Amino acid sequence: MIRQLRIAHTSDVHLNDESDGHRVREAFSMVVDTVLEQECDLFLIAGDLFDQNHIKKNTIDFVYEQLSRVSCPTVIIVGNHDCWDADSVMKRMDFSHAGSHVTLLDQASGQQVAFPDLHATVWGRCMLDHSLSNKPMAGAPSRKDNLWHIGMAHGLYVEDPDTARSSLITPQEIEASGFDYLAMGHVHAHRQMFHGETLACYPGVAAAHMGTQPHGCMAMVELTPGKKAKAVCLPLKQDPVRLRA
Ligand SMILES: [Mn+2]
Repeated sequence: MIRQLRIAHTSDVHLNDESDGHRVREAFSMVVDTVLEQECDLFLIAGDLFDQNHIKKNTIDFVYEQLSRVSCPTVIIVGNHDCWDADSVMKRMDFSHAGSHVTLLDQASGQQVAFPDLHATVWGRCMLDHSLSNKPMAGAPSRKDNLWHIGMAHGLYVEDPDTARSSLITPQEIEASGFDYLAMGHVHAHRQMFHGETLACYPGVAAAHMGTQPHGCMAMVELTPGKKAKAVCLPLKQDPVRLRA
């Protein structure tokens, strides 16, 4: 019997060293607060955690500090802003500073990690470059045993697979994956779509000023045996006292 899972999903945090950096940090710390408050089983960060690859050490240390507050398995993929190129910030990172619960999926051809306690597997590809030839869903594996089958992909969802844009994710690929849940990143607004048995979702962005909604938000996902996956857009309430600090 597969157990129930509560998943926290964020993407496109865009941590940076710029003048709005403190607002973005505040937003990410609220995401982490929510992971703890909601007692999530799994935390997924679906690309563009960083706004660019030239990131200062104190921002990197901030990420270690925040992720060290989390105890559940945490899985990260890179996005186009923090992609796996020669200058990649992610290549310079060592997430063991945050704890052994953090996994960066750093294989260009895709990597699937099993979490036996969660009855789950999580798969994702590491983006080398954001190009027409980059296919975030290429090589997605089929379900393994009787485990929750979860995917992560950073790219642009389009109905038409012939669209000339980089890093496409198509309805056909989503349906063929058979994932119970596909955690997407790239688009800065919350959006959900079902294709076949798969719920795919953009969580929306944590920092309100980077998105299109009045609040920053994230996705909270429930996987329940025998039911379709369910995700909600969870607004992150800005605390005015903390924001002034
Ligand atoms: Mn992106």
